[in-house]
Order: sequence, then C-alpha cells, then structure tokens
Amino acid sequence: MTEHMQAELARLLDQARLEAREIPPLTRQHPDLTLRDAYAIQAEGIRLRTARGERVVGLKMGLTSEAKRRQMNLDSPVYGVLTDRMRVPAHGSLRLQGAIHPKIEPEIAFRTSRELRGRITREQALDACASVFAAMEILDSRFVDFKYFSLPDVVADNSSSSLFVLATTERPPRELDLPHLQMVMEVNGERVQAARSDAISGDPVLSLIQLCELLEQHGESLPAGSIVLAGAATAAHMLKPGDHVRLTVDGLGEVAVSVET
Ligand code: OOG
Ligand code: MG
Repeated sequence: MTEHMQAELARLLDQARLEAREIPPLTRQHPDLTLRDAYAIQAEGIRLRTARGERVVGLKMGLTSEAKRRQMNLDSPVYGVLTDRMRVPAHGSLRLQGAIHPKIEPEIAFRTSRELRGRITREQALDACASVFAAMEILDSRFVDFKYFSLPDVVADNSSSSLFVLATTERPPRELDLPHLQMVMEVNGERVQAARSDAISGDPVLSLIQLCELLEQHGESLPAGSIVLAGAATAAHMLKPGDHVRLTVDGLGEVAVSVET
C-alpha cells in the first residue's frame, strides 16, 4: 500500500473518531492491508493528534490475555499509543458523548524510568520500571458494531484505545508478586469481571517485554517515562450512562471512574 493511501486511511479513522461515527473495517475495501501498513496508519493517526496539541505519554498492549483474544476472535498481541488527552483522572468521570460503543477493562500499568529497546530479560524490564499501578482502559472501536475481522483493522484503529485511568497508588514492581494479584472489577457495586493477573501474558511484565520486541520490529524503542498498559486480564464490559466502575487489585488498591448520565 502506498504512503498516500496509508495517510488517507489514517484521516478516515481520525474523522470517524472525532465525529463518533462508525465506518466499515478497512480490510473490506483493502483486503491486502498488511500489519506493517496498519502500524503506519496508526502512527499517522497519532501524528494528526499530536499536530493538534496532544502529547504521547505511553503505549498499550492489547490481546495479551486468552479472554480478550477469545472475545475479539484474534490471536496475537498488538500495541497502540496513549496520549495525555486520553487520561481520565483517578476517580474522575467521563462522558459518553463522543464515544461510539465504549467498553471498559481491568489492567495493570507500568511507568518506566529508562529507555527500553529490543529483546530484554524480565530483570531488565523490572529494573526499568519505576512503578506499577492498577488501571482500566476504556476501549472504543471506530468499526461498525465493534467488529473487525483482522489484526490490521484493529491496529490501524490504534488498537481500539479511547481513554485510560491509573490508580493514585503506585508501587515499585519488585514489592509485588506481579503474576499473582487478584483483580476484581465491579460495576454499580456488582462484580462483573475477575481474574488473576497472570491472565495477562502469564505475567504482566511479559507484556512489557513483548511490547519492546514489537516496537523493535518497527524500528522503535520504549522511551523513559512511558506509561504502559499491559493488556486486560478479562473480557471487556460495555459501559452505559451513570455506571460507576471500580477495579481492586491486591497490593495496588483501587481505581474507579464514573460515567456521566
Ligand atoms: C483490541 C484491544 C485489546 C486489551 O487490553 O486486550 C486490548 C480490542 O479489544 O478491540 O486493549
Ligand atoms: Mg486494553
């Protein structure tokens, strides 16, 4: 696919997002769209956003758990980019105006304190992480009915990222048994999803390691000071106006968001 076509598809997705309008999956019109094209479209979409004043603050991994891969019927991890404008304050609220079909999911997040590049060990990953947090991601897909049939579609759409929220508690990652944290997500006081953190790549740190490998394939590294969402531990839950969502993670406290009515 030409760079010109990649830029055109990035603009199409960007407009759909800004207008909260669904579009058909890109592969419908472009069945030969490759994963490489898709990451180029994603990068161009982020360039459009930074040109309007947004600042990149980190990355998200997606499809790192079996539950998510089953929910979306796709089989390998992907990444997306997080900007400052996507961050909702802890215990803050969000509006569904401007969203198409938002869902929320329980995650673990890291903040790095040094640059990471290429193949790294678990120890190197932990050395480079200043903090770990409980987090939630709010997804939204620009595709009709939140359905797409291929990895290139979801990657081009910034891996369905919309908003994220980090807990106010942060802990040094070595103080926790990271693969064995119980995570419980409640909506309006009712438990809707629960899993142990090893549902995320077998160990959330492995998501970070995998992210560095994926970035390397695109000639990129993970900058110091990045926020990294390790991927959801469970399937995502559809949001509706007035919902109050709370995630509790062993050793990491809780984080909540409310949806305005
Ligand atoms: C793709 C993004 C998946 C996760 O945490 O697994 C994701 C999607 O579900 O549309 O963010
Ligand atoms: Mg996610």
